[in-house]
Amino acid sequence: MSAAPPTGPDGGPGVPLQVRRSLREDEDTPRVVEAAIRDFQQRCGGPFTPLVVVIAALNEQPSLGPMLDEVPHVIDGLDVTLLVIDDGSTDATTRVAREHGALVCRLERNCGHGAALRAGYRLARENGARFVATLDADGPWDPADLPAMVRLLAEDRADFVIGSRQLGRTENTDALRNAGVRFFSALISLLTRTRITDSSSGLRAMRVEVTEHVRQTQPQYQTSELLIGAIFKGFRVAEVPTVMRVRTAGESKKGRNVLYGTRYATVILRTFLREWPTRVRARRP
Ligand SMILES: Nc1nc2c(ncn2[C@@H]2O[C@H](COP(=O)(O)OP(=O)(O)OP(=O)(O)O)[C@@H](O)[C@H]2O)c(=O)[nH]1
Ligand SMILES: [Mg+2]
Repeated sequence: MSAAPPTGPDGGPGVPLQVRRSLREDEDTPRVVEAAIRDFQQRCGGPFTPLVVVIAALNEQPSLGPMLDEVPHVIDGLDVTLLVIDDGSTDATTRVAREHGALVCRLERNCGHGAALRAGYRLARENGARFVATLDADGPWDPADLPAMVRLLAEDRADFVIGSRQLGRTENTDALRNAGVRFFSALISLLTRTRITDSSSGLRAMRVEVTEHVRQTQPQYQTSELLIGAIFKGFRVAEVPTVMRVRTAGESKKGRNVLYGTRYATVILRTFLREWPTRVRARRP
């Protein structure tokens, strides 16, 4: 199936996208992020609700609207702020996000999934949120799972909660991808001595402090860096079952499985080597 041609912010012709898949942030990224954050704070700054759902989106015009519509306005008694970080999209992602009730912080060019999420975490902290949840913009994660996850945080039974397709199920039939999910989760479990079944899930809910205390540098393959760092900083990690759906529109940005896997493994090992010497031994109370 050939990819649909890109469309611009107003639905007209757009420019083809160059997705950054490097393991190192571009020199220019901090400037792009600062400019976007400044612009956002001038336009929309002010206290957020206690729970912010952060969604990094890169050319997700077809899937983003339906996905945003699925997120409840109130989760476990907490009002929800929807915050989309448009990661330099060349289509109408920003317009669609606003039309579906989200606040939008727009990076002027693609900086990577990790960099975009970090901009969202920072805005959540600076605007007083208590909890941050993440979802992917192409709609694989069911927001109906968020209440159970947020409840674990609100009842102080966990600091970081992952929606696990391994405890639930996945509709993805790519055997290599599914084996990778199991393999990397087992590797992280071994390295951190903490049982993890889904290290690459994009469905997460956490205390905002987790995003502040865990060192994060990865522009793209960010899930394992945040997870390993959170465990070694003593945050309590929990998992709940979820059903992962497959992308039904738009294009995958992650690259082929083998390349993806190699880079993902590199991030796990580098993060482990960096964080292990500074690990705290006791879990937070
Ligand atoms: N890969 C990638 N995703 C980004 C980037 N910026 C934002 N995103 C969003 O991050 C999410 C994950 O990217 P996907 O391309 O869906 O990756 P994936 O889920 O592993 O692959 P699929 O099987 O195609 O769903 C999507 O919602 C993207 O829109 C980026 O620079 N690269
Ligand atoms: Mg996806």
